[in-house]
Amino acid sequence: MPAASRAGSRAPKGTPRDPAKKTIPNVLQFSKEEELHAYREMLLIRRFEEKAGQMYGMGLIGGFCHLYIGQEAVVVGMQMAAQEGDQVITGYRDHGHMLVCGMDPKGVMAELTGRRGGYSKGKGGSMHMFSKEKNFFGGHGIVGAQVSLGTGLAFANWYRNNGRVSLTYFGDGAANQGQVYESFNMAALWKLPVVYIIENNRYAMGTAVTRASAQTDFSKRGLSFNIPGEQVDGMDVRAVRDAGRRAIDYCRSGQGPYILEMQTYRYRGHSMSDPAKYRSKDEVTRMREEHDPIEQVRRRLLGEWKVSEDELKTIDAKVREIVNEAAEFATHDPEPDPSELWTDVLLDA
Ligand SMILES: Cc1ncc(C[n+]2csc(CCOP(=O)(O)OP(=O)(O)O)c2C)c(N)n1
Ligand SMILES: [Mg+2]
Repeated sequence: MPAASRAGSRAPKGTPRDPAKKTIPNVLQFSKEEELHAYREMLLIRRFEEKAGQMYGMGLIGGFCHLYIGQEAVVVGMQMAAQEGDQVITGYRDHGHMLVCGMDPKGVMAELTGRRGGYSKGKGGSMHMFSKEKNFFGGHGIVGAQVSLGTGLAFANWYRNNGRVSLTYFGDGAANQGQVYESFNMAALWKLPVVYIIENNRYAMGTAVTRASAQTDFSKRGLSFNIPGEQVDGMDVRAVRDAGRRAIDYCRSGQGPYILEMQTYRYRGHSMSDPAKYRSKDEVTRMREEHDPIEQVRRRLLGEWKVSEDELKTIDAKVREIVNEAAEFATHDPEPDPSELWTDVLLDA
C-alpha cells in the first residue's frame, strides 16, 4: 500500500463511511518486501505438502504423514516475529515448521521417503525430524508431549539467561492434555520465556472442538495461572506476525509465558486416510474460497502493491523447482543400509 494511504488521511466530517472498506490498523500492514517474503514462504509449504501428498499416493512415502495445507500463515507469521536463536517445537504436523526454520526441503522430503539423506537418516519419518543447527526440536508423535519439552527449552533459556524464546506449538486437541497444565504452572511460576501457540484448526482427528472442549476459547486456557492470551486470525499472516511480536517481546522481557490461539483450518484430512465424515465439503470450500492465507497475500500483491502476474509466476516457478528438486532427491537417494537398523537407537554416553 502506498505510504499516503498507510498514514490514513481522515475523510472530512460528515462523509458517509464506505461499509465495504475495512480499516485495518496500521500495525497490520506489511511492506511490499514482507508481503513477498510471506507469499514465498507460504507457497513453499503449500507446494511441498501437495507434492508430499502425491508421493504418498504413489507409495513412495509410508507410515504417518500429516499435511499442513491451510495453516501456513501461522508458522510463517510467527517466524517473521521471531529472532535468530529462538527455538521451535511442534507435534507431528511439522513439515511447514521445518521449512520456515530454514531446513533443507531435500532433507525433509528424503526423510518422508525413508532415505539416507533425510534429517533422521531415513529412520524417523514425517513425525521425527530435528535440526539443532536450525533450532528445530521436532516433530513429536505423542499428542501434547512437545508442550512439556518446549517448556523445558524455555527453562534452559531462563537458566542460561540467553535471551531466547521457545515457540511451542500444539493443537486444539492437545490443549486438553494434562501435561499442558503442569507445564503452564511451571512456566508461569518461574516466568519462563515460552510462547504457547495453540493451532486451533477446529478438529482433533475427526472430533470437532465443540464436542471435546468445555472451554473453546483457548486464549483463556492459562487464566488460572495468570498467563495472558489472545485469539488471533490465523489465516491472516499479518495478524499472526503482529500478535507474535507482542507475545515474543513479552516473553523475552522476562515477564513469563504467553498464549496465542491461532484460529486456523486444515484443508486436508487429519492424516493420509481420513473418511472426512465429520465435516461438510461446503465448510472446506468456504474456508478455501473466503479465507485462504496465500490468496489473501496474492490479492494484496496484485492490487495494492501492483506486482505483475508475471512476477508472481516467476516466484511460483522457483518454488516448484525447489520442491521438484526435493522430490527428485528423495526418490533417488538410497535407503539406509540394513546394518543401520541398530544405530542411533540409544545415545552412547
Ligand atoms: C497421547 C496421544 N493420544 C492420542 C494420540 C492419537 N492422535 C494423534 S493426532 C490426534 C489428534 C490431535 O489433534 P490436535 O491436537 O487438534 O492436532 P491437529 O492434528 O489438528 O493438528 C490424536 C488423538 C496420540 N498420538 N498421542
Ligand atoms: Mg486440531
